Amino acid sequence: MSIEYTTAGESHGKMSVGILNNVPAGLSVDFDFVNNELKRRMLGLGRGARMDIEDDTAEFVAGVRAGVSTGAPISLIIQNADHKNHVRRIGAYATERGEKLTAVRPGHADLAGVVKYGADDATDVWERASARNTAVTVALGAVAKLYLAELGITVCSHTVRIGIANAGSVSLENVNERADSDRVRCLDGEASEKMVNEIRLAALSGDTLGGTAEIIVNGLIPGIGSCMCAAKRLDGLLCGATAAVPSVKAVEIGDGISGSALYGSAFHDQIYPSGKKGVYVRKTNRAGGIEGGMSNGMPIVLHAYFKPIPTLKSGLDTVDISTGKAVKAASPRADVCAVPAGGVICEAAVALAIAGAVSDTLGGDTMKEVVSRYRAKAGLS
Ligand code: EPS
Repeated sequence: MSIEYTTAGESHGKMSVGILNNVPAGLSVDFDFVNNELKRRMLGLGRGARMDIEDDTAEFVAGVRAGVSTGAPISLIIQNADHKNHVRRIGAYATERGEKLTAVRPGHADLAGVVKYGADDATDVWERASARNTAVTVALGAVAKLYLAELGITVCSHTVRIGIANAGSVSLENVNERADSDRVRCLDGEASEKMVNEIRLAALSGDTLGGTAEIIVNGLIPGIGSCMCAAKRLDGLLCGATAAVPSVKAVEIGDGISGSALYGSAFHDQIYPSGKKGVYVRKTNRAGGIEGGMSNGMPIVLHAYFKPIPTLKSGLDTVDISTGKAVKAASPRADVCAVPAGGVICEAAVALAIAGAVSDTLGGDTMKEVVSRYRAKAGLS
């Protein structure tokens, strides 16, 4: 049974809910760590006014006793502070439907959603498709990170591009600590200034911006994932998990995109003896730590490419589904740029996917079993 999760919640509903299944008993759940991860998701220049309203905090309601997992499904809730402003409009006990959202936003879930659910109003679709729900992903991802930390596996991220401002090559020491102290989570000071400028310019013209975040997993031993079964390939699982983060439109593993133009002799990470029996080394990591659908012992490196936020103050051309007439799209409150938060959300999605793949390989009812099996697989015991 592998670690897996589900979420529920509307953006302005009472609360967001998450359930994480198959976490072994005996995992210490550090509530401060989980809540700090939630704070990290709210940071970054370019976030909308909603971030001033919320103070995201996870309340664990099942599966954890005295700060330790019991083996039961872990359930947590995050209250939506903004719900108090929408009580009459959203939720099972709402007394009115509120204004219909019919000027469907290109790039958002609105039009495909109303067609799918036979609605004449995009509100229900918008409420559920909102990136608000990523708060739950981050809280559950924090628990997955704690599980991985017991095995010496860490996940971090940083911003490498916003709009046309690109980071140069940077040191990858203490990535999260350094990135979190920057307004756009960029490790290159000069590029960070340019990114800040890009966001300010976009905001001034009522526009939005996307960009790229790099996500890195350190400490994963070789052999997690599968070369035998397509559904268990680690590359597929990680690309799927990352692309499912709202706004992500492309995912690159290692140097997968630029490498597709190279000769094999220039791309592949050649293998050399280390001098120690059974231990081999590589001088490069263009494969991004994955070969044949399995981890190969090198850091896992992914790039998540975020489209610009689809809700623009200036409004995009669209059709009002109630009249069929050409109008400007609805422009409710939204972020100008969510790439800094997007990196944090991708960390969570990746942590959940790696925890899923590790637990699929190792099983284990208790953390003690998981740790000893992981060490044995790594050849450490
Ligand atoms: C978000 C909450 C949302 C948006 C944003 C992210 O809240 P509201 O709709 O009340 O402003 O600010 O979501 C989007 C930009 C989007 O397109 O869904 C959050 O908590 O991260």
